[in-house]
Amino acid sequence: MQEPRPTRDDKFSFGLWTVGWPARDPFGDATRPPLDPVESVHRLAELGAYGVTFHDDDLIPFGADGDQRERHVKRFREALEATGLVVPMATTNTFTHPVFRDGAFTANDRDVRRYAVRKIMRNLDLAAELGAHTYVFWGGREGAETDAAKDVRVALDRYKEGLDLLCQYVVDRGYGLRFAIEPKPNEPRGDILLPTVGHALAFIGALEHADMVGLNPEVGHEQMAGLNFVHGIAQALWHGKLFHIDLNGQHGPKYDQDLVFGHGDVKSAFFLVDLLEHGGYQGPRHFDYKPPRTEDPDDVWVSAAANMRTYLLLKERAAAFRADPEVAAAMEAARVPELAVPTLAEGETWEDLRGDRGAFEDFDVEAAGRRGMHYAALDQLAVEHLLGARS
Ligand SMILES: [Mn+2]
Repeated sequence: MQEPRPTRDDKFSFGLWTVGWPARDPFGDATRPPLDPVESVHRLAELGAYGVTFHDDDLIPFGADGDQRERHVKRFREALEATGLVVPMATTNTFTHPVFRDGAFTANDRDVRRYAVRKIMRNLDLAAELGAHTYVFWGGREGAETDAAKDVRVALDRYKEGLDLLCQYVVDRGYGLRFAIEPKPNEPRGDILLPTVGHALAFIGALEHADMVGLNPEVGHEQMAGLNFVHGIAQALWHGKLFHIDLNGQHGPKYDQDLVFGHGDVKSAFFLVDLLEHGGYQGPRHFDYKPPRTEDPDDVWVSAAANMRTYLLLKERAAAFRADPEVAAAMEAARVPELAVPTLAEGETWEDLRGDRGAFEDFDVEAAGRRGMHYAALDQLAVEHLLGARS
């Protein structure tokens, strides 16, 4: 492979369920055979990934007994040791089995909620044992198709109850895990609770252990809702809540495409990488994508490598964009740095502002209204860097 090549320092990670997806969809059977998690660990390590993540059921088939469970974990652990891959994150499958048809934390049936919490506890034990730092909650079945089905206010009480008690479990067991909520607007439910980054941020503020709960936003999930993913990530960073991230591609509001990273809105991907690389995010670059259903088992690894290579190419382009003196001049012309200057001077009060004739009475509002922002020139520079037309 040509430069750039991924290394462990890039902190690329993949879910077992991504490369392991046999490509069964609502309209068609699987196009690929099941993939052994041990093979996935070895192949990902060879490609330059540093980590692998899993749902409990990706590793240990649902319903496996104690002995089988131990065998699966042992093989997986041996593969990790052989390759040096780490497990930065784990999560629970609370959506595949029919028992979760109406959700887990927010199922109307209380016994289902109690079962779900126990299933999560059991995988939290394994996540901690394998050294994970982050535990993701994607509540794909927490939702409804009809507003008659669920009192959403009460469902949020139950959602909070579930997360509060699991936070307490992690604290009491000394696991050192942090939780990351993954918002999604819809699919598989008609409407999913905590549909966007903003909804989830507000919800986290209401939790007992708000400090240990953050976000795992996914590119395609926000874009399915027509939202600007880069803005969502910037706000998550601003709140100190970007605990983890799911990178993939999506072409606007339609079904969840889970494309290779950058294979959807590539311009948004460029600005996302720019933000992650220059915005202080230190966590894994985790890919939650699906190798297209058209691909054969060999090409699964072509698609896996494409995620990492696209990220690294965008990282190079973003660095070139930031280092270009013409870009700096265009930013200056667009007064981008001026936004960092507080609106009041140091020590100035609203009374001082109210007394400042230059701010209002003598302000030439018509002249200020004629000022252009010169964003078109700046945006074109970004596009030219993205296209590799400037270096
Ligand atoms: Mn995801």
